[in-house]
Amino acid sequence: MTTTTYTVQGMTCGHCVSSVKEEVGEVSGVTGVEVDLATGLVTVDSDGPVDGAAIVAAVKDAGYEVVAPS
Ligand SMILES: [Cu+2]
Repeated sequence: MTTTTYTVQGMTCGHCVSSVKEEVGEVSGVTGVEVDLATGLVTVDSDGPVDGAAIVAAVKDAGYEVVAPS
């Protein structure tokens, strides 16, 4: 399993967290998504390497911005 973390800007409540989880969870290969609202840290679990651009696009679809892929 691979774990990747991203810092996302603009999430302010539980609804934002749900939106990000839903969109990112639909990216191919992703098996789990955890979001820490306080820090904006999004942790993505996957079966193998995941296309970072797809994660960024998914976050954007949810209405937020990845500020620091890490
Ligand atoms: Cu919100």
